[in-house]
Amino acid sequence: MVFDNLKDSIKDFAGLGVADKEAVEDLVQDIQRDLIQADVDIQLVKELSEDIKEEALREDIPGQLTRKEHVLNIVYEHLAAILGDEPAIDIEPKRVLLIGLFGAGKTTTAGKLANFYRKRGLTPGLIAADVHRPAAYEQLKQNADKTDVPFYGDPDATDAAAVVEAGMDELDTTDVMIVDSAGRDSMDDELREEITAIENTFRPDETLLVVPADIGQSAREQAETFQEAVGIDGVVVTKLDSSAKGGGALSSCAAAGANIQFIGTGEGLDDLEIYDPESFVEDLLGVPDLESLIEKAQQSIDEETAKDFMQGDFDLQDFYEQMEQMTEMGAMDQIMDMLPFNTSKLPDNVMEMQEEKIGAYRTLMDSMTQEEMEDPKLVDDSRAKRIAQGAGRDKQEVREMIKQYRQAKNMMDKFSGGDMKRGGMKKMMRQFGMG
Ligand SMILES: Nc1nc2c(ncn2[C@@H]2O[C@H](COP(=O)(O)OP(=O)(O)OP(=O)(O)O)[C@@H](O)[C@H]2O)c(=O)[nH]1
Ligand SMILES: [Mg+2]
Repeated sequence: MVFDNLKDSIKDFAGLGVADKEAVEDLVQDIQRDLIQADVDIQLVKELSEDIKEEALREDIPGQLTRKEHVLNIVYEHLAAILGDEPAIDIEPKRVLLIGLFGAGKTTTAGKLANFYRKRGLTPGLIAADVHRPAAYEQLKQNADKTDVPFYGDPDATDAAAVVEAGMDELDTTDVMIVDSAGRDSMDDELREEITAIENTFRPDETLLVVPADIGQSAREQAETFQEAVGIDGVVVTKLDSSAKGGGALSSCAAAGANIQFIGTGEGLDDLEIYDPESFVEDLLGVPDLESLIEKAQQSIDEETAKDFMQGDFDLQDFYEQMEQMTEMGAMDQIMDMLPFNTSKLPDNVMEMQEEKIGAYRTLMDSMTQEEMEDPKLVDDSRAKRIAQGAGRDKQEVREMIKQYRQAKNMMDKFSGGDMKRGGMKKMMRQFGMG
């Protein structure tokens, strides 16, 4: 099982009476060893353990936390950070194409996904487009029967795209169509051509690459190869239950910016989870009251930033306007031209990203009270939840918005203090998701 050793190390640490310097250093050493065993990139492990050590040993522990809680919290946050972001899974009609190499778990995942969407009130259908492996048809059909969803396949077919075309006709009353495709040893011309032909017929909303956890860090290379050859919208990492190398698979996909949507945690149809790094780490660390621990930490962070807010009058409305100004035609380009570093490294869609973000923030602000807009420190956890619910968005986004606002405010203070150096601008770009 992925991260088993890490789990033990954390448990040992959590069971200690006091967490002194030596205990923290031991823990960091254990984490280092455990992550490397889980096939996490060595450079990443090095950075992570240095960060953890530095923050864990600092003198001023926030708020009401004990040092032990503080250390666990830091470990939790850093691990979650290297494991990537929680994806947005839309529970709505769509076409999903599963691709991947031999034995990755495509056919199993097809059944699991059908089961997943069926349980959420949609009508999935499965199409068997693996025309190369003789047993593939029967295997998918069995999955369809088990989860009681419509199925289309033709055991004698030789043309995958033709099967898909017939399947789309046959299953046109379903609303989530899932196509299982054939695997190969590696991405080659034939596989690329076959996937492309299926895509041209099927026009998937999501092409998901299925990778098994046991390939560890090479998941990254595989994701990049498929991305280049046929384009992918997301990744499903399977077999996390049976591999110790899953840490490498997850962190390397996350590092490559691949959107990990689901994880497979067993052979059964129910063994599929939406990928959520935070709860993944929570389960992993096995600390029962982690939730309250985090809330406690968050509260104390809020108390710290409350002091900042009281000093100026740069409120959320100002923040919003500042962001909006930055995206106005030309303004961004001008800023880019002034930057002292190579802007060609920035993603092409910076403007779009920024606009999307502003849209999301506007929606969130619409469900905030005037009082909260003027005084964002009021936004504690329960208010954040209310705002997110009102806006139909994620609580995490509220936190992100407040955090960015806070950073912008600090930056404003720096601006006005005339303390704008190269590093400052770079940092600001990064904060706005542009670096
Ligand atoms: N433990 C575990 N086994 C899995 C998981 N997902 C798939 N498997 C197993 O892995 C093996 C291969 O899975 P398939 O779904 O047939 O893989 P595939 O990608 O369709 O394989 P090909 O069609 O041959 O390329 C099967 O024995 C599955 O039961 C998982 O999340 N956990
Ligand atoms: Mg298969």
